[in-house]
Amino acid sequence: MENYTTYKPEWAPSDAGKEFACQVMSGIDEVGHPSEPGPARFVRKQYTVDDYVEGVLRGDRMMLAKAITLIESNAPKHFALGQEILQRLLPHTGNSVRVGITGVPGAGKSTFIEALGNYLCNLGKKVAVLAVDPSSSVSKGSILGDKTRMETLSKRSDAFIRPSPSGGTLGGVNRKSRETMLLCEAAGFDTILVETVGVGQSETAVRSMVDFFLVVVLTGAGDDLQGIKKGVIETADAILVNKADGANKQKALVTRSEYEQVLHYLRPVVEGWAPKAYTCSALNGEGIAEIWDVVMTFMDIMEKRGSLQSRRQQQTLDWVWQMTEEQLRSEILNNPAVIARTAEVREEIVHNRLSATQAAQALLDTIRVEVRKS
Ligand SMILES: Nc1nc2c(ncn2[C@@H]2O[C@H](COP(=O)(O)OP(=O)(O)OP(=O)(O)O)[C@@H](O)[C@H]2O)c(=O)[nH]1
Ligand SMILES: [Mg+2]
Repeated sequence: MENYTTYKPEWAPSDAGKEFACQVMSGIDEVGHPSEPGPARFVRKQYTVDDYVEGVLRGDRMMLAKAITLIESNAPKHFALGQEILQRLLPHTGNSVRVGITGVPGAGKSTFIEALGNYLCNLGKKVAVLAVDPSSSVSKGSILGDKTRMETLSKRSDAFIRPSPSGGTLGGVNRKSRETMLLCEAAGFDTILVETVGVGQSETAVRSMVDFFLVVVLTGAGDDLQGIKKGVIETADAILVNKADGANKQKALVTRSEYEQVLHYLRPVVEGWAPKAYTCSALNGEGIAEIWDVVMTFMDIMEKRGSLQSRRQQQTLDWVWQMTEEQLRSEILNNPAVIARTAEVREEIVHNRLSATQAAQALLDTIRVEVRKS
């Protein structure tokens, strides 16, 4: 068959034989647009905002993925379109349980998410798994790893796995993940699991976008709490000692009580909820149902107290403020007049001609003039 012959791409080594793995199969014929003369080329369907909104609302995974791609794009045109779609979908968001999962690399977060995700799908839930990992584009790329580690979950029609958006600042990744979460909710996913590695600042970002924050740890906590910052433990709604299986089970129980001790002395983040430590084996599934019961109990309490709504609203308001601050800061720092004045002020400081307070005042005067101009 003519169509199925292969050709060797230009970049293949010249001595590569027929068996070279990167031979490219000739694809379908290119389709030219009938109204446009000239060489034939592919015609890509242009979707309207309505197409996206309706697609997402019907739970069409392809349209959901496309909408997320727009949200993740840094191109101004896509950005505007993504925001318009998001705005239309906002009334359909919020109907999910949002759980953040953090822990040191190798703690078993992805394995746990796969086990929990499968458990929830079996209960008839629709599960979306997202990742916040601003370092993934430079480091080992946990994206690929997660796709293979969550192999059974990724094949299910009631689960949706979206690796972390590649590249960008934490602020950018943060925005993309929050908005992706909202799109998934609009598409009918009732459980959102957000994985993030428990080093750096991404766990703080995840903490502020979820209802329940779960910290996955390993046995043998010892004194140093395995490099997990104390601050992370303080914001946990539960601690889960993973890999409580085989010879490790006994040790896991000891670790659990060590964490219970630590938690006992911490002031609870959420009123009416005392975080506790649990054990599980993501590998054999023990303790998975129990930890989900804990999440459900938490959600019940929050809803009964009316604090779920208010907490989510506060999270959104904090987020709005944070984005505004970041933008403002960047606009100020990039303003040519401010840059010039900063250089002058630096000179004055170096020669002890201005006090720090006067220098700050001088910069503020320039900033105020610039703000009035804009
Ligand atoms: N014995 C045992 N091994 C486990 C368990 N959970 C995970 N593992 C193993 O621990 C290793 C790391 O698991 P992952 O799920 O990839 O860990 P992670 O926290 O997602 O790691 P990063 O994404 O790299 O931060 C894998 O080899 C898993 O098979 C468990 O419950 N028991
Ligand atoms: Mg992982």
